[in-house]
Amino acid sequence: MPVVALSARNMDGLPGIKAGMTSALLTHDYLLRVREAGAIPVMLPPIGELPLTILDRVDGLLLTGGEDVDPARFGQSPSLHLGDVDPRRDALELGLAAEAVSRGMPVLGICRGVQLLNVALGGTLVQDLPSELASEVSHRQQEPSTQGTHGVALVPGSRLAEIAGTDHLEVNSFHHQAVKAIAGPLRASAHAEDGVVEALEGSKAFLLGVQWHPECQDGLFTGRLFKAFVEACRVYARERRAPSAV
Ligand SMILES: [Mn+2]
Repeated sequence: MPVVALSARNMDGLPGIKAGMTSALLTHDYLLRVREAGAIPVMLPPIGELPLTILDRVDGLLLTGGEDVDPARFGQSPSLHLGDVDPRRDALELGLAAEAVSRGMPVLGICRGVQLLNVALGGTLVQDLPSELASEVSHRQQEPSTQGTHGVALVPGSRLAEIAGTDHLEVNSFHHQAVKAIAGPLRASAHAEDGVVEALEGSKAFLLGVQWHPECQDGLFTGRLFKAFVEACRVYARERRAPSAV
């Protein structure tokens, strides 16, 4: 059974935890979707860089949502509207994302995850949509996360469109940053009505990032996405572990 490593976040001052302590946290949505799709989820400790050889022990990487990526990581100075950043997560995830891609390991990015993936491969980000882009679309919804609030058009022929089996999805939206310059190895596979890039993908190994949170939505797409990712992890694990011909 494939093992999927998931990035986690740091949280200070959680109820029930001693004052001044930081906790490593991952919401169950991510863990349960991976498990339901047939893999074993394991959490990466968000405490800074790890030896890249940790990837020898897992079959896929899921980059989860969270803080803004530090703009210094893509050569920009911080906007006044930059949100929280976590240098420990950036250090861990940027290294692992680039390494996973170079190994051909399946990678799925969600929200911060698609942004992180883009930066890891040389792309840049819009640091704050409301102050940088005039738009009718609200990318920071107040509605519950189970509810789709804006449409995305999927690029025909993309892996994402193939997985979804449609060219349109209604998605939730909890981001104020977005992909700007797309990293060389990636291409856009979904856009919102205002032109914001809502998904990126690679052309070879399973390499896909979405700007929304499918793990919170119960539609057909969520099951298909996690199944496709876990299936790619299964194939990757099998091929990697097959005894090499001498
Ligand atoms: Mn959005």
